[in-house]
Amino acid sequence: MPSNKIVIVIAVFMFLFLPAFSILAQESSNWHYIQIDSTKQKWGDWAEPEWLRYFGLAAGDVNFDDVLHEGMATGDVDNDGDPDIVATGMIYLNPGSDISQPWGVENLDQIWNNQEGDWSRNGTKSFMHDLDGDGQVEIFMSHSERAGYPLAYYKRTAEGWKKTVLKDSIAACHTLQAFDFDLDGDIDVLAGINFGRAVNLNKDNFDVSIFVNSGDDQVFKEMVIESDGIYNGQALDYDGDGDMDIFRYPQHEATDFYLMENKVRD
Ligand SMILES: [Ca+2]
Ligand SMILES: [Ca+2]
Ligand SMILES: [Ca+2]
Ligand SMILES: [Ca+2]
Repeated sequence: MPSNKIVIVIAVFMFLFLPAFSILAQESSNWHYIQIDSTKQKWGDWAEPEWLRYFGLAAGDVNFDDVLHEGMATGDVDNDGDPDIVATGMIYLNPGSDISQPWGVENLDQIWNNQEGDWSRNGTKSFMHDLDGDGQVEIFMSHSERAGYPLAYYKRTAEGWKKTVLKDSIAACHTLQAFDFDLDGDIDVLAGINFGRAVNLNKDNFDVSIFVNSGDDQVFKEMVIESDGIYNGQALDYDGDGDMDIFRYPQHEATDFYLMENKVRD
């Protein structure tokens, strides 16, 4: 029947040509790059394209709960409703509806961005989560590549950034996430050492720990849950039972991947 033929012709047309249209729709010319800061080349390597700077590997969506982070995180730092950026301890405040306007800049803490030396300088892990539930994210920081740096979080106050240290020194802390791992209503912190990097630093401790919040967001008790390292661990409720499990691989050259199942909910 003619009408069926028309339907078939349209279907064949769509099958053949729509993929081409959708490829066209993804052309790189549809992306417009906005350079937020052009002064940080000392922070790492760079390469083509020219705008690419190596001071953070992954941003995320507005909730920031489901992405890996390398020195970079996104969240509403100033509680004005738009997402801001932290990169190696520098804060970039979103100007609002026109993001091509200048971004505000604050230095969270210069210990994270004043280092010298080889590629490992200013290597950090950052994570944002609203620890105290006031609607404004706190910023968690660790050094992902060197020893002698703390595990800490920062709260933005009218007087400046208030720093709380969870542990004075943690080497090559290449996993840093904050969730309520024990489901008691407060936010705990997952922090773990990259086995491969710690060996290079002549360390023999490769602990993966949950820093369990005592309830006041000030005292966190370290609970070691694994002693063979973790690299870019990612907490997520993998089995859907309501508690956060952890995806783990022990070091940057690992070929074995693991899921650590949280048994708080069984
Ligand atoms: Ca904001
Ligand atoms: Ca908060
Ligand atoms: Ca908790
Ligand atoms: Ca689970």
